[in-house]
Amino acid sequence: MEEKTDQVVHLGIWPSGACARVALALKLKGIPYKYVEEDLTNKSELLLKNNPIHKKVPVLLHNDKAIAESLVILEYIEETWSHTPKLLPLDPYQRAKVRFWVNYFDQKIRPAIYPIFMSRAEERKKAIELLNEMIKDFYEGVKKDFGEEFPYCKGKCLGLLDIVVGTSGGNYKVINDALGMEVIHTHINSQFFSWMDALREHPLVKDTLPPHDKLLAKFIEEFGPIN
Ligand SMILES: N[C@@H](CCC(=O)N[C@@H](CS)C(=O)NCC(=O)O)C(=O)O
Repeated sequence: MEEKTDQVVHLGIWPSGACARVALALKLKGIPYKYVEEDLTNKSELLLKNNPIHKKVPVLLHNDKAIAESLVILEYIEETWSHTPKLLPLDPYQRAKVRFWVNYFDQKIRPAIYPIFMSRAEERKKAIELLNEMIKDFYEGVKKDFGEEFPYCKGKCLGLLDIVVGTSGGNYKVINDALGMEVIHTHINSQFFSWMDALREHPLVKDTLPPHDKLLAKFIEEFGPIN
C-alpha cells in the first residue's frame, strides 16, 4: 500500500507512447507523482544513473528505487498499488492472455509503424499492408479470447491492454495526417478503431495523450519530408 511518505517520479518525454502508458496507469490508480520531462538530446544524470543499461525513458522512481521498461513499470504499479482499479484480471489464465496480447502489440504492431515512415513506393505499400494485417489478427484474437467483456470492459473500465494499445493507437489519425494518406485503413479494421476512438474519449486518456496537432508537428519535424 502507498504510504504518506511515498515519492513517485515519472521520467519521460511527452511524445512517447511508452511514457504515456506509465502516466495513464498512475492516473488510473490515483497515485500522486511528479513528472520530469527528459531531454534525449542531452540525457540527464538522473536518467543515466537510473537506467544505465538502456538509457531510455520511461523510468519510474519510487522512493528513489528505479524501475525501467514501460511494461515492467506497469506490472510494478499494479503490484505495488494493488487497490482497485485493477489493471489485470484476477484469473491467472486471463492474466496470461492479457500479457500475451500486450506483448504482441508491443513487439509486433508498434515496431511495424516505423518502417512505413522510412520506406517509399512499393516498399511502403507492403509495410502498410503488413501493419493492417497485424492489426486484424490482433483484434480478432483479442475478441476471441475475451469475448463479451471486450473491448474496454464494455466501456466500464480500463485494463492493461487498453492502456498499452490506447496510448499508441489512440493517436492513429496523426499517422495518416503526417503521411497524407490512409496508412491506417479504418474501414478494414473498423472495430479496432472504434475501440481506439472510445478510449480517446476517456477523460484520463484525453488528459494523457498529446494533442493531435502538437504530435503531428513533432512527427513532421522528426521524419522530415515524408512523401
Ligand atoms: N522498451 C522500452 C522502449 C522505451 C523507448 O524506446 N524509449 C525511447 C523514447 S520513446 C527512448 O528513451 N529513446 C532514447 C534512446 O533510444 O536513446 C519501453 O517500453 O520502455
